[in-house]
Amino acid sequence: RFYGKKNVAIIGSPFNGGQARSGVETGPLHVLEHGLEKQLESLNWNITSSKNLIFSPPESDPDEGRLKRPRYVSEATRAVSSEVASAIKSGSFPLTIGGDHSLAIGTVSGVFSQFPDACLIWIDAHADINTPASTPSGNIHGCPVSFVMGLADPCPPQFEWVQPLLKANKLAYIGLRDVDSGEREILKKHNIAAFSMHHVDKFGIGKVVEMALARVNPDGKSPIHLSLDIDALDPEHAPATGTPVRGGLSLREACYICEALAETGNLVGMDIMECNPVLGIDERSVTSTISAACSLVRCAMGETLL
Ligand code: 4U7
Ligand code: MN
Ligand code: MN
Ligand code: MN
Repeated sequence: RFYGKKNVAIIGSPFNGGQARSGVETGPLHVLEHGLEKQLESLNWNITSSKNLIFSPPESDPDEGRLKRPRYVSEATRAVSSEVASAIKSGSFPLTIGGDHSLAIGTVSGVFSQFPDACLIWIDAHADINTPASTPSGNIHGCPVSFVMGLADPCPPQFEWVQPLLKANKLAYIGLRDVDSGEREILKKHNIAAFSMHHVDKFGIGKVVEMALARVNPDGKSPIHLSLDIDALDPEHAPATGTPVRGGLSLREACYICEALAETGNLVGMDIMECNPVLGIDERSVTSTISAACSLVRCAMGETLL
């Protein structure tokens, strides 16, 4: 339709129900106000749609076991899943801007419904693979990966719509440094490719990305979805987030990951999650967080240094 241009659907998802701190729902607006749309247009993207979804909590939403706000999270992520799937069906790259990381239940479900052989690269300080049984907090933003893998057993009734589309050999993590003991067991049991900050220090980011891709995409043919939690970055570069953990990726290391994934030519979707401008201690810390998020999106979507 637009010769030479690539299509992107921006799915603003101002959702905070997967965790307890308010403010993360203002992330999408801040990212857009930073000028992301213009930046993508100058990278030759055609913005086919730019929505800001509206979520409203149900009147009553009692805990399901340990899980907090299960109905709210289920409804929101179901809506996101259908937005992501229709973006792909109409030929657009779904870029989902959160919002908390429970939203990835929706983005991963939507992408994998259209690309069943896709792989998932998860950039985060946390593994977000707690099950309803293992979650220490009950916050569903710490659980999305277990839901899309079907590890929640039994599946909470609110999430029965979620298909177990992600296989363990199609998932790789980079940036981990705060993994709960139950999560460690799951990672080991399923032999999931998990590269922590220790591996980044030991091998360097270039080698780590190469090893991650070799594990999940050995023939180089799989479509790739990138789910990026801004707390993967060291809090020095992205302080305004709900669960910061020191000792993280430098801005360049995170940009490198995004550039390398863009270079594969196989990226089919991206999430940028967990920016919480309300938690910035001053204007500068908010701006650095939001501008880092925009940089990472641009790098994944084709910006190069030379
Ligand atoms: B995020 C945690 F216990 N693992 O489950 C949990 F440490 O999306 C944190 O990566 C989860 O920010 C962090 O609550 C979720 C906790
Ligand atoms: Mn995290
Ligand atoms: Mn996360
Ligand atoms: Mn977080």
